[in-house]
Amino acid sequence: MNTIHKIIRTWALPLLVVSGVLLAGCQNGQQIGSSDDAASKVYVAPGEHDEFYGFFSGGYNGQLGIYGLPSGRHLFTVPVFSQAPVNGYGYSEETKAMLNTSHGFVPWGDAHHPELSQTDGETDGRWIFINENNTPRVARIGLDDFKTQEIIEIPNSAGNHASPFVTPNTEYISAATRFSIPVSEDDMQNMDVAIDSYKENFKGTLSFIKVSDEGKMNIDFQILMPGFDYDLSHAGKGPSDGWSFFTSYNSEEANTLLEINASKNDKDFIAAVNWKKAAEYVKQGKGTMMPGEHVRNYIDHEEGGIAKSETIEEVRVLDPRKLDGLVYFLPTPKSPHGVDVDPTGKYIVAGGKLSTVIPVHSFAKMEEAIENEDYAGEVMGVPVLKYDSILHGEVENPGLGPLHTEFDGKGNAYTTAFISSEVVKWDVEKTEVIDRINTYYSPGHLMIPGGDSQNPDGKYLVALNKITKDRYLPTGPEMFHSAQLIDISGEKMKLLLDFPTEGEPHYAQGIAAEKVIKNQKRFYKLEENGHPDAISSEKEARVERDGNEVHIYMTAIRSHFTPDNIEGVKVGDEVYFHVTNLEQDWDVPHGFAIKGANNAELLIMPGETLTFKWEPNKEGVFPFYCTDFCSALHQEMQGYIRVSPKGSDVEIAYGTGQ
Ligand SMILES: [Cu+2]
Repeated sequence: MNTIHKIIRTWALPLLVVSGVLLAGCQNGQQIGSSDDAASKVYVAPGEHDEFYGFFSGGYNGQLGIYGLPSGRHLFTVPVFSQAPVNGYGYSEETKAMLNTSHGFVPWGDAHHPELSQTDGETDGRWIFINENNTPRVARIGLDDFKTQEIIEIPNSAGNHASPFVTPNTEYISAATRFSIPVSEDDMQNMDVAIDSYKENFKGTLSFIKVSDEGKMNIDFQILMPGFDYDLSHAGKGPSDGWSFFTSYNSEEANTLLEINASKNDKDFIAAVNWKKAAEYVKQGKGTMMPGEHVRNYIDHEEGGIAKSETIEEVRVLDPRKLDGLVYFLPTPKSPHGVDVDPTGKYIVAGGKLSTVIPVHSFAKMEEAIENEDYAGEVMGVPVLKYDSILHGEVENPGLGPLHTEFDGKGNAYTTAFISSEVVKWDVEKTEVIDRINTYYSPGHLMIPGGDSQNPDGKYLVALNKITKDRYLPTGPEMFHSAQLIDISGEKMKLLLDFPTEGEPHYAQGIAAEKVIKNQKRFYKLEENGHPDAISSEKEARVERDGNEVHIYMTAIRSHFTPDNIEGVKVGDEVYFHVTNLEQDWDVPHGFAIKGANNAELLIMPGETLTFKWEPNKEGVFPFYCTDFCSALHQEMQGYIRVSPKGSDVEIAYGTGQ
């Protein structure tokens, strides 16, 4: 390639993006989002690495997308709540159990909010958590091997949306029900009742998941709440450490046509939960153990890498009518969506979808009002504070449909406005708008690396836009969502880059790459492989029949399987291929696929063992092969398995190279 071509390839694309921005960016006579040096700011040269990891929820694909920032490069997708044929997650015998729930095997999930673990209020690069909205669950993903290590189900919940936001030392993760459900107050049993008995029978729950030093999750307690919709949450920090805040809408307790019936009240509530007090109550044995069947699935590579499931039958429920000082309601206009605590921990910001201002509550004023019992009333044992007593200020003219706020650590807040398609920058102390920038189009969440921690990295902001329309080459009716990278290092925001994202990213998290790189696992050590069906050399490769089960202990190494010729399998057998990848080097996976199998491939990492279950339903000779182009002789990495009719007398026989 000549130099001119190289220059064009290197620069033309980003420049086109930027000139597109210049053309599109002149609405209302306002020059927005243009920056002459945008291309150089997002350009990461071949062989260079991005400065930040970006973790984007996959939304309705149920996965977690990993992107490099500022380049917007899509680096990886971690399968979490949905089966992934790409590597066999949720298909292989080892990983199937990760998708077990109290409803049985659930192969799909709706992932909304990734949240990095924190130590001392800062992201620490150990784990990332993500919630599942539809069948309420929370997952933990290790940032050493980028695999889902644990998934816990949330009982007495429906629409696990306000989740999984961590406390400053990852003591707890929040999980609140978006849809209130009919539960009996006496025993939390789901009730078969008329839907229009909502006001009488439906309740909400706020759950707190305790996280151990090793990351293991268990539900420590649930708080029984009025039958509102609990939407989002964030934990306090600094002076407000020990508290978590949950937005609610539908304080009208409507059960039909919510767009009208849940939009009547001028103010709904933020629920402020004193989780330290709740934890004390739990220690004292307060609250009631109630039925709350839920499943916890976990996988540990050091313990063989086979997912295990356990069912937990009960959960501790705390009732604010019986336990003082647990929860307070902060009146907040109007149908609030996001709730965000600024890095100082002094201010609580709500995004009221239907509000004309952004209300900013003062934690100090809240504490004072509680101290003085300055209440306007109570709902189901929860004292309601007075709006004027707790208000720090209202941000005027914040754009239409304010949803979510993040912070840059320099005293500024950034709020997305969904309807007017913009990000608005404002001063937290003065509650005054400083700057605004259009986004394309209709941003939901936004993300600043560390922007919901005590120590944001206020260099870039990513707007996660819900509508893509004309931003990219059309791909029919369905398009990937569009993220936009905005430079927030100066006083004025500057649009740098558009990049497409898989699924429907709701929230995202960002972290300096060096915090994650240092813990990276490059392969699994063979000598530490604790899988009961692992073999450590080709000599151990074998085929064993046990009734109608056939177990094939197989190895894969560049560029052959052992054994690669197998006979003696019969129609009606259950065949288990236990494939160990003998490689001990970075980035040498082997794949395994067999003709006609009705699950997916396996993608086996170096040093790992995975199991493929196959039930041949017709006789013949079936080829299998490695799916991952692993060497120059990858195409030779193949084999045959012979399937004979039921009752045939073909004996088990196998080998490689005979
Ligand atoms: Cu291979």
